[in-house]
Amino acid sequence: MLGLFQKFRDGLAKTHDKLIGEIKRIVTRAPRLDAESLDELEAALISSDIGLETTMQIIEEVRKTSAETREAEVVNIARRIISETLASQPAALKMAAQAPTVVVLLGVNGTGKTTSTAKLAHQLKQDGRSVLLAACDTFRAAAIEQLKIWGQRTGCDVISGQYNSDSAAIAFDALDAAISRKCDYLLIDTAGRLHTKKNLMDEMAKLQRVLRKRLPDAPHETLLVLDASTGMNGLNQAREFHQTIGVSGLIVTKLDGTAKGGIVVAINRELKIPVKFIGVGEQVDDLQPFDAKAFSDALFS
Ligand SMILES: Nc1nc2c(ncn2[C@@H]2O[C@H](COP(=O)(O)OP(=O)(O)OP(=O)(O)O)[C@@H](O)[C@H]2O)c(=O)[nH]1
Ligand SMILES: [Mg+2]
Repeated sequence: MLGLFQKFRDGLAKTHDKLIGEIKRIVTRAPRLDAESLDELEAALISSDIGLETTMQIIEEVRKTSAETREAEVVNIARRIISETLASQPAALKMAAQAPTVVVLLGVNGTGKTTSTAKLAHQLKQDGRSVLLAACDTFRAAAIEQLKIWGQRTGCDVISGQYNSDSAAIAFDALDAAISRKCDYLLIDTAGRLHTKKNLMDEMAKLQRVLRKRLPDAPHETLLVLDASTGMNGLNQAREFHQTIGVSGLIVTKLDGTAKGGIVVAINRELKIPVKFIGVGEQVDDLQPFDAKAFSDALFS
């Protein structure tokens, strides 16, 4: 458990430092937090990307405390509200009643889809599950080789096809293989696509349809991979992907490199999409199952 907390703590260090630094600065100057410094606190919380609703809730609660106890209470209130907000969504990866569980990873270019596919495969293998990977990015040069290397490192077979071929057909073949080999999980890596490009979104919808032809309740998870450092833009991406394709959960990556980790709170609250994993580094074991309490403790410790 300590190890888990440490991972969250290290991964969120930048967000933590910015947020706590700001709160401390405001509170030290005016421990009783008068109207002016409450406004300043509000601005600091908003700039940490946790979103307007959560910010307003924290400010309201702080206002209710007596002026004498405010300084001590600010951090506790923020920690509690953020923890409660995040805990309202189920974070565990779904498991199909009957194997295989099919997981599609999607998102805009470079967010960490392929790396997260590999990290997730590694984690499932460590839990004793059998995993098959599908290389459905037939678009970007070297994308198939990249996944194959990860397949070797994690000990998972990779089903792939030709570049520029139909990714839905590869997904279908991979699902067929996963069923006949009785694999526990099929993880499908897809090409980076902009949420604003209709043809690319249609292609993703097709991939889902084709999977359903073979297995009606597939995919069991459609995980949107978001780069935390894009901040509020990530919220827009999530909204678009969710509206057009339907997203069952999020993987928020690169939290280790940004002070914008608060975005996790905003997305969770405003879109009601659970965060399932967070990426806190480039190594294969740097994907953490999301834990609301560990996250908020790390943010405010
Ligand atoms: N620091 C850090 N780097 C990460 C994390 N996740 C991914 N990366 C890095 O981000 C870069 C892009 O990762 P990929 O997995 O190739 O991203 P992708 O979404 O598959 O990219 P495309 O297929 O080109 O759209 C790589 O250098 C990864 O090592 C993370 O959690 N933390
Ligand atoms: Mg990729």
